[in-house]
Amino acid sequence: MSKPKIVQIGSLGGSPGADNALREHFDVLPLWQAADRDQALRQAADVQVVVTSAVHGCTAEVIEMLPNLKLICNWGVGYDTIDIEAAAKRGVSVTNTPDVLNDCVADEAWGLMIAVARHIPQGDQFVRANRWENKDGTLALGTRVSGKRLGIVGLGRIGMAIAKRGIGFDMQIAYHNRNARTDVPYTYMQNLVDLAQWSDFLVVATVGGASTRKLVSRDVLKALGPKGYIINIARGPVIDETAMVELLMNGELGGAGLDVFENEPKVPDALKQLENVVLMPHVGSATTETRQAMFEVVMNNLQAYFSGKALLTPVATS
Ligand code: 8YV
Repeated sequence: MSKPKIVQIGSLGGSPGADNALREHFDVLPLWQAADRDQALRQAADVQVVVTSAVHGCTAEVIEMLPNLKLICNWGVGYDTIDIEAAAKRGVSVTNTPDVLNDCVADEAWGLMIAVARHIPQGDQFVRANRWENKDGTLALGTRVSGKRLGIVGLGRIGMAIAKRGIGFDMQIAYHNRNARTDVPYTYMQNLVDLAQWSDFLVVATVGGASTRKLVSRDVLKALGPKGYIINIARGPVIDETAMVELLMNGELGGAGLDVFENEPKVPDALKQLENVVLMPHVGSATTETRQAMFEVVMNNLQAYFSGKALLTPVATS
């Protein structure tokens, strides 16, 4: 029996063996390797399924060029880079990889928080450069994390995993969502500026896309203030990056732990110069275990689709 044809927008290289595993089961058109993308898409007019990732997305143009498209499978939980409106208009389903990455993304948020507050990158450098051994100065004192106030922007699945860890650190926890949750013991703050003012650490864990663009505005960052830390494991555009850089530079914001950026992989040079900032290259889900689990969710959705079963993790497209 011939393998079902799929279009793959970009490599899933961050999940070892994933590209080959897809090829084992499907007749894959690797769009990122096509010399002429448009021509490749025209030749894929019969294809019903696209596989993509949060980084590679899926534009309205790709959706339009595939008249038989029925499903977009996203290797990632966030689907802000997929044109959901265009998919909905055409009746194309979208799946993502929720839940399996909650713990690792929350772990990374914690790593960033502790790294920036306790100067872990600087301490590592201090030891490697033999400054400790040579009694060449001391590491600047850090800021206590345990027992502090933790504000969470977006108390969804990942936000909840972050909050759970905060309990272990004896933190007071409050959050901002569009609406208050009735199933959590944490304090709801309808006004994000109020939450920032209250917080020692403000962790951004909300969805990306138009609805949250620059939600963490200059005013929010100013309210967090010179002793406050902003942590972002969500999407870069959720924060007003220009304002954040300015405030970090002039001491009006205490520090930042950032996994995502407005124009990633481009990171503002000014951020790279700052001591009170820890930077990571969008790797919240990047552990062997989680990337494998994410790939399994993609495969399970593909197998469900091609055997006429219900999709496992469909995203609401309307
Ligand atoms: C990416 C992510 O999927 O799940 C998400 O929303 O941002 C990540 O897990 C991964 O970096 C590959 O694009």
